Amino acid sequence: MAYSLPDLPYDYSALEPHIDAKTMEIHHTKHHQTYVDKLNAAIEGNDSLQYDHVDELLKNFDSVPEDVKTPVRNHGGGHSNHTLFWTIMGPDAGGEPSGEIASAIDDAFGSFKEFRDKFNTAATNHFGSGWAWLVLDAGKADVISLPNQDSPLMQGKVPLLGLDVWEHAYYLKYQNKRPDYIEAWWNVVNWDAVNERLTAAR
Ligand code: MN3
Repeated sequence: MAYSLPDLPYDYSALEPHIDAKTMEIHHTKHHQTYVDKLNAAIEGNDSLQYDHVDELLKNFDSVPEDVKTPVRNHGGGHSNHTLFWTIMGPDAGGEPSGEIASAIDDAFGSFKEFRDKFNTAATNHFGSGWAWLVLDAGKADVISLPNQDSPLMQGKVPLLGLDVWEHAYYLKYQNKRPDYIEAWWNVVNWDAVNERLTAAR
């Protein structure tokens, strides 16, 4: 079964002015599509690597054969990460979380502000391409950053919220000003979706 590009749950312009429509369109139809295509090419004909959801493939990354580990890491990670990314953003979103995720953040970091500061630092200081993540690690919330398209699932962690800090995610609108992109992105975080991910993980 070949993987396919998921539809966005909103229009390309829905996250304006924080994330511009052109960036969203290129990011979805070009970058994400390329990860899907290259993943499919890498695992074509290999029955042991066909899962219903790419996340299952990444959870079993240790058993992926050496000759396809690199493309699965890069393009499987890319497909999984972007599939998550589109859903944890939305219009009429942002602000502070409520519900279970708010409690998990308070328990782990002390307050939402302390969490946000830690996440911002991880996202801002990550050198080169990669992602900042809020993950569930052995049942507890944590902030990490990972290079390229590496997925927390490859480390046995559950990704709850992720921020793409590759330049393709922000360069058209923000150029070299990654901190401005990060600040704007908080306005489109869909905490309902993050709560759903936490509930599913538990
Ligand atoms: Mn990207």
